Order: sequence, then C-alpha cells, then structure tokens
Amino acid sequence: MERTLAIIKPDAVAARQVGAILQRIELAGFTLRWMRLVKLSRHDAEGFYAVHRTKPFFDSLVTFMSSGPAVVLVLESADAIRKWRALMGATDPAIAEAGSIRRDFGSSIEHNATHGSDAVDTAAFEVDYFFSDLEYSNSAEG
Ligand code: 3AN
Repeated sequence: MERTLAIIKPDAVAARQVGAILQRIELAGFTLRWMRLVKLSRHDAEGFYAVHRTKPFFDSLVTFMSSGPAVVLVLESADAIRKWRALMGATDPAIAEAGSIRRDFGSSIEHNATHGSDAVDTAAFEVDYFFSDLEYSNSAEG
C-alpha cells in the first residue's frame, strides 16, 4: 500500500465541490487515512510549494492557495501516487482527460481544483507538512 497527499483547493471548496470530489476518490477505491479543512497562511503555502519558488507563477499560486479554506487528505491504495494523478488529470483543465477531476471541476491551470504528490519523496514531505502532529495511532487506522 502507498500513501499520497491530496488537496481539494480553495476554488473547489468555494464552489461546494468537496462532496463530489470525495465521491470520486471513494469510488476509485482509495482509503481515506487523514483529512483536514485548513486555511493556509501565505507562509504555509510558500513552504508547501517551495520547489516552485523560482517559477513566474509562484506569487500568484501562493496568493490563490491562501485565499480560502482547502481540504487536505491522505489517500491510500496500491500505486496511490500515480493513481490519484491519473484521476485528477493533466495540470491544465483545458487539456485534462475527459472525465478527470481537473477537466470537470478546474477552471484554469492555476484554479485546477486539486493537487497530488508527484513522487514517493514528495509525498512523504507533503504528508508530513500537514499531518506531522498526528501520531500514527491517532489516524483512522482500522
Ligand atoms: P501538478 O500539480 O499537476 O503536479 P505542478 O507541480 O507543475 O503541477 O504545479 C503546481 C501547481 O502550480 C499546479 N497545480 C498549478 O496550480 C500551478 N501551476 C502550474 N503551472 C502553472 C502556470 N503555468 N500558471 C499558473 N499556475 C501554474
């Protein structure tokens, strides 16, 4: 089993799409391990996206990600990282695959509804970024 960090971004929370996105996650067979509704500060968002700090869209991305509440989740399944990225679709909703979450709920390359870790090492960093205060025994482990 593998774990990945998912975020339902502020655009999707504001549009009341959390339930619809969670339904897709559950129907795809992921197990929810941890879940939080968070309002990121600019500092939080800058730290989370630190790998992108030299990109031209960094300031706009940080402003957006700290603009309102977001839902952060730890998803578990076999091949969870790759599987969640496939369910989300391409970064840009305009070219994301038909039936993907970003195609159906995203409105731009920045306002693209969801985030997912892209590799084992980034998943470990991102899970820890939001859930390091939780002991393993406090998770919803069955
Ligand atoms: P992904 O989330 O698909 O792995 P990354 O890691 O390339 O995509 O980008 C991180 C986030 O930065 C994206 N989810 C998106 O919100 C934003 N982003 C990426 N490229 C652009 C861009 N050209 N303009 C604005 N925002 C972007």
